[in-house]
Formats: sequence, structure tokens, C-alpha cells
Amino acid sequence: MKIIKADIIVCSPGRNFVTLKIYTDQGIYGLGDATLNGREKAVATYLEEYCIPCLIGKDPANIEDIWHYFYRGAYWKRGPVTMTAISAIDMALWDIKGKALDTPLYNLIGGKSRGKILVYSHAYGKDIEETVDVVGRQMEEGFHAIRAQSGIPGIDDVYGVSKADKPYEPAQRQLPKESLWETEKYLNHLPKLFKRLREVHGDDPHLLHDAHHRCTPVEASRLAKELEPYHLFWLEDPVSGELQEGLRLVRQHSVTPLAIGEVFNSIYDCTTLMTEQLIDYIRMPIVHGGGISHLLKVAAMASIYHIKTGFHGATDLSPVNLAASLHFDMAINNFGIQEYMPHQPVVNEVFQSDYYFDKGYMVIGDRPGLGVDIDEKAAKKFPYQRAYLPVNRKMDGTMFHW
Ligand code: EZ4
Ligand code: CO
Repeated sequence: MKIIKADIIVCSPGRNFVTLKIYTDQGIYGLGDATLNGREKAVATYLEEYCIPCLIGKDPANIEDIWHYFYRGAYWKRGPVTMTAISAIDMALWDIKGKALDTPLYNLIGGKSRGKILVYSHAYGKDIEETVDVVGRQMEEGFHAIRAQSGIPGIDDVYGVSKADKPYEPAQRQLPKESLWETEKYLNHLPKLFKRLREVHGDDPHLLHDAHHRCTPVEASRLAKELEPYHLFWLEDPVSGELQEGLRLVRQHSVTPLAIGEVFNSIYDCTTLMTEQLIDYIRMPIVHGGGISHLLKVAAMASIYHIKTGFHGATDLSPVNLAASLHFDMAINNFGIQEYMPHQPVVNEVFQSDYYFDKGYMVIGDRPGLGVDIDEKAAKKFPYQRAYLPVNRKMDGTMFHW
């Protein structure tokens, strides 16, 4: 089999998505998600200008060789733009292999390790009581694991909390929105939220929280320690992860389980975290972490250190990535949990998938490959529109992490 053509489909059904479609001389094609929120065209150009010309004529069966061709062969290794492009190629090649062998992806990477995939939802409210109510509603909808974020007195615009009465979507079709932040207010507020959640909802639900990279190690240590009585499933991104050693302090001070990695893009971003057992869950998703081939290595290394996966799964990761993630979650032993923010219904006009939510779990079908398709005619109805994630400043104007 040979690769004869590859197209990039950039569309915006409610938000931007970049999809790579690789065609073979045997009529089989494969899909890969290449969406990097707020930097979509950088990945599209990288694929178009540099990767696709080298793909033509290659045998799509040789996934490992092609992966290294683009990773080592570029000389300039790693980085989110490059790794998202490599991830998209890798996903599309696994999709082709599955279709060529007429078997679902999970079957190619170990078979079924479980029957269904535990997911967590997002709950948020303008204040503690509203968040507590929303968590209750999501428990009624069947979720066993819920991420809780709430508005904070004195902070106008809080990560993870939608002010308008519409689903949370941080990327906006305008220049970056500027938010203002004060960590002290957050640190004082958060334990009150989780105290109330446990009082009202008891011990059963798995509760999660995303600190979104905003604490220093000592602040994160205080937070993780004060949250201990409420037994979180995990505290996510307690500190910014560029300095892996920063997690040591948090670990020394608390037994709150820690998750990190949604902005990581290779195994080298988490080797210290794994070998020193500084985390409990690794979150780099297939779309930004080097694809299925690289994540298999990350998951294998993680398993040695008692670390499980908890793939990022926000709405800026397309249904192609979600399908690949669910197959992966199904197949590996050290799967932990999958983030699940349902896409807006308009997204399903463009992408057709066969996964579905059932009583707190995702279930996947047995279509060959990733089991997801794209309707290119429908995609054309939703042209790309530039959008940005917000930027964040401290109250005095200092630039801060978002
Ligand atoms: O901010 O996907 O856990 N989920 C998250 C997300 C990220 C967005 C960035 O594009 O942190 O909401
Ligand atoms: Co996050």
C-alpha cells in the first residue's frame, strides 16, 4: 500500500478544528486530529509545507518508521506545533491500518482491557451553592466522576466557569481576552467549595479539580494539603509543569492525588515526574503528545511507576482525537479516567462517530480503525475563524499563566 495524497480540512463548527486525511492507493483513507487551540494554522502549515510532501509514496503500514522520520528526521525535535502534526499523521496511519485489517484500533494495541470507559464531566457555577447544585444534577445524569470549578468572590473571570448561560468555551473569535487573577483569593475559596460538596453529596462521587497551572509549589502544597479531607480523585495542574521538580514540594506535603500534562508534548516532559513518582495521572492527549505510537510508550513507562492515564478531553480536541483516546483507554491496563466534555451538536454535523455516553461511562463500537468519519461538504459550511484563548494578568497588571 502507498500514500498517494493527504488533505488538511480546517473548519469551525462552533469552534476551529484541523483534520488530516491521508489517502492510499487502495481506496482506504485515515483521519488524524491536528487541532492546537488558538494556533490551528501553524499546525496546518507545518503539515502542508513540510510533512505531506514527504509522506507521498510511503507505505502507511510502517507507522513506527514514519513516526521517527518526522520526529528525528526534522532535526528540530518536540514542541506543540510539530508534535501535533506528528500526532495527526500517526492517528491517521493507525486508522488506515485498522481499516486495512478490518479491525478496531483497540484490537491492534492489546485488545479490550475493560468493557467501558470511566469519564468525568465538568461542573461549574457562579458560586459554591450553584456549583454544588450542578454537581448534583450531573450525578443524576449518571456521572460517577465530576470536575468542580466555581466562581470566586472578588475575581470577575475564573477559568472553567462560563458566565453566559452557554457551555464553557475559552477560545473566543476576537483578540485574546484579558482576565485578572489573584491566587490568594483562590486558595482561600477552594477548600470551602470541596467541604460543601462532600457535606451535600457524601463520599461517593469522585471529585476532581483543575488548578490550571496557577500556583507556585508552596501555594499548591497548601492547597493540596487543605483539600486532603475531601479526598479528591485528583488535583490537576497544581503548578505549571515546565519545571518538573516543582512537583516535589507538593508531593512532600500532601497525599492528594496529582494529575498533570495536558500541555506536554513528549515523554521527555514527564520523565522526572514518573521516575520520582511525583504524580498519579498523566494527561497528555494523543493529539498533542505524539499520537498513539508515542502515548503507548508514555503509558508503558507510567505503568512501571504506578501512574495511570487521564487523557485531556476538552472540546478543543476533535471527535477524531476522542475516538482514538477511547480506543486507547479501552486497551491499556493502566487507564485511569477520561475527560469528557460533549461537543456541541453542530460538531456532529461534520464528524460522525460511534462512541456514546452511558451511565457515567463511554462505550465504543467495533468499526475498523478509529471508527470516526468527516463529512467534508458539511465542513465547508463552517469556515475557519481566527480565535484565541484568553491571557491572564495579576490584579496589578503583571502577565501571569492562564
Ligand atoms: O484549558 O483545552 O482540563 N482541561 C483544560 C482545558 C484547557 C483547554 C485549552 O485549550 O484545562 O479547559
Ligand atoms: Co486542565
